[in-house]
Amino acid sequence: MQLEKYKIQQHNDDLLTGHQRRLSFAVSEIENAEAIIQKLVDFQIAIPSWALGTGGTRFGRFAGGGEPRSLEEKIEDVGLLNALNQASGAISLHIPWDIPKDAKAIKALAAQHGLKFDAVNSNTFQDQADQALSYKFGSLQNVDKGVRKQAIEHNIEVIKHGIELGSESLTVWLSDGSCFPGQLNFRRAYKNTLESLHEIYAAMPDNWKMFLEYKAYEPNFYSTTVGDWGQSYSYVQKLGDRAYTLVDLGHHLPNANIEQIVALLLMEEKLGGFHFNDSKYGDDDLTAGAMKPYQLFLIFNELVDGMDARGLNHATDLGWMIDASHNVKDPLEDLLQSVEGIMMAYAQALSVDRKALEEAQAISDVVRCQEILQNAFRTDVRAIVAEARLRAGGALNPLGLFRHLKVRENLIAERGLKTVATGL
Ligand code: LRH
Ligand code: MN
Repeated sequence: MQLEKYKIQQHNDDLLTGHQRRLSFAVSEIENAEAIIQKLVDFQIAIPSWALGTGGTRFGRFAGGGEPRSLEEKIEDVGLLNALNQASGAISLHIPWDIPKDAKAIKALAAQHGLKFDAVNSNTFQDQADQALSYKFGSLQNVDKGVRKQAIEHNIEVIKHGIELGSESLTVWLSDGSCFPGQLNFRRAYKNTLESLHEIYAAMPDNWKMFLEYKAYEPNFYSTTVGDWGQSYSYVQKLGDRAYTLVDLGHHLPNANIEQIVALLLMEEKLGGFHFNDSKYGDDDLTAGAMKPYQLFLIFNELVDGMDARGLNHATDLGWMIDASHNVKDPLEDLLQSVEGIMMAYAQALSVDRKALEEAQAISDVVRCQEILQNAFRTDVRAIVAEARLRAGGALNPLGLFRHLKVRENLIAERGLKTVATGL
């Protein structure tokens, strides 16, 4: 479904007066509002190709209808999101769920929708129908050299697809691990995995990055071979300058201090990027900012501080991606909410009075430190985020316009009720 520009213009015209009133108040409250708006305009978050349909659990899946039936329709849906919020200018593919049959045509279609290809993701956590050897007992860690070889070749295949599409990074998430004590020799599993990752790293073009994603548990429930930030860090340290750790917010044990992990990885120049989502218990893959918006703000607070300390370009030097699964929400509405939640946390972090915070930290004025941070978190930046969208040609209220235009109803009319998108 194509979204005509005039419909966005009409929508914005109707909302302009209220927006300008809220914006002038926000600008009067936030010192560097203009600089923040510019940073927001430049900030793009990649949409996962595997999260454009309804997700589910082992207990069930409740399809919503109008889901994309092909990679082409997935690109159209991300194009629509980007037309609405001008902050979703990239798509992250998962192979083999989204193998581009004609890479040239797919690249042209994406460009037509103003989209780039962010990191490509390999998949050695499922057995494909035409696969010779099973990943039941792991892929790169597997005691069987033949299985490791098969998994390495798959990752090299994924890199080839990425090169054709103009992607410049590979995300490797390994479900590898064990479910019972004694099942695995941890040291051998680590060595097999490192040896295999070296072969994949060597196959990457010189301008590519490898993102090694860690996860505490699931689908293995006793050990995971890349189980936390420390393990991922130890691998990427050994692999080379273009290997980095990827932080999926849902991949931590309860109460982990993710903002501290982010601060240290950034300081160590080994933070590659993010899979944004939110969770209350495990890897729930819920809407970013829906459960713990303060944590998301604290993570962006460390990001802004750490990126500025190294003179990094906020928009381009790290990988900004969403990784979510939609069990009860409309997938596109959920993604619009996630992007909004991320942009707000970023804007609030940009409004932190860093000089005052450093002065308060220098004298251990703990109360003042909290006041400075929470003042930023309690600052209403919605008008600032909306203004960035407006300047970029997006809708002042993306979700409102999505519903007003009955996008889901149109997609169901076009694609049917029973269509199922590949992915989670
Ligand atoms: C694993 C994960 C990983 C993806 C998958 C879809 O939990 O976060 O990033 O490959 O979800
Ligand atoms: Mn992830």
